[in-house]
Amino acid sequence: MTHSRKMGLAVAQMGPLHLADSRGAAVARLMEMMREAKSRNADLVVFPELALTTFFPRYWMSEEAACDAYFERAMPNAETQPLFDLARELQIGFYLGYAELTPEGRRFNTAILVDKGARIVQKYRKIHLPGHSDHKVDAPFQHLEKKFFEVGDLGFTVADAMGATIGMCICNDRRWPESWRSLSLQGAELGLVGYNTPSWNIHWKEPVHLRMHTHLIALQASAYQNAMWIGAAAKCGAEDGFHMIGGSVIVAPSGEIAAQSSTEEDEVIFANIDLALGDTFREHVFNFAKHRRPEHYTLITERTGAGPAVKGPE
Ligand code: CDV
Repeated sequence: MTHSRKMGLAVAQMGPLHLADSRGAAVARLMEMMREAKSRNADLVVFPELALTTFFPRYWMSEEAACDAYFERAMPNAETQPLFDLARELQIGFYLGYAELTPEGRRFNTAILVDKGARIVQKYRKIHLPGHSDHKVDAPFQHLEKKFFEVGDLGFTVADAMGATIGMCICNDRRWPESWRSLSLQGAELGLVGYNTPSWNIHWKEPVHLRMHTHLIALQASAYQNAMWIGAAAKCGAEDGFHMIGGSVIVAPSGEIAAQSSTEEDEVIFANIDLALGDTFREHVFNFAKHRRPEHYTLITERTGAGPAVKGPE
């Protein structure tokens, strides 16, 4: 019989952040949701990917122009310091996504995990960058993550914080089983992800409803297959007319949705999660040490794209 290990988990979905909205306005909204999360007894609140600005990879511009308008040169900085101060005052941790410009001039799509003392305890730089780097003049909008960001160089790591082993990823990473498995192989009990998912696919005529379907199916399958809780925070609604899906969720290791947003606005969802539920799945169906067969998975790291069939014994 496993003893319950409870943690208050809040996910703070954001409605649109328009081009005209300032960092200060974004931070004020995050602070209001942090207060609400605390009032619901949260230990940790998850904010979206690129939570301080509009989803700027949809706009064609030079890298220099993007850096000037949308990247953070330090974290915390003057504009985000109030969020860190509030976290320390309220004793609540948070996940925050932002565009990072390093002192060497490197650009990453980054998320940080901040503990209850407002210390950054983990940093993750997005590895699976979707989209393109060329200007698609006929597309209704761009998805220029491959132009504005480098592939993350920090790998998938976990941190012990807020009483849990926590791993992070960002948006498109959630669609790749490798992301979550890399975290669960390090004992992650809770995975955090922020996202901006445009409702329209500029590459093929994807029915709009599939965007929500593939988002939820990826998170539910990943939580179950990796015996972990997942907290997923959207930035959503129509940013200057460009619509993105909501569907922020807290998913249990059973694959069931424990809480889900119902709007496309700023909205805090909450669950008093029991980390011990993951232990049950880890001890039985997904007892990795007992049941995994990595000697039969070598293709996963040897190949990037699909190749010819591997010959078995005659
Ligand atoms: N920000 C993202 O990574 N968005 C992608 C879109 C382009 C499909 C996503 O996986 O949601």
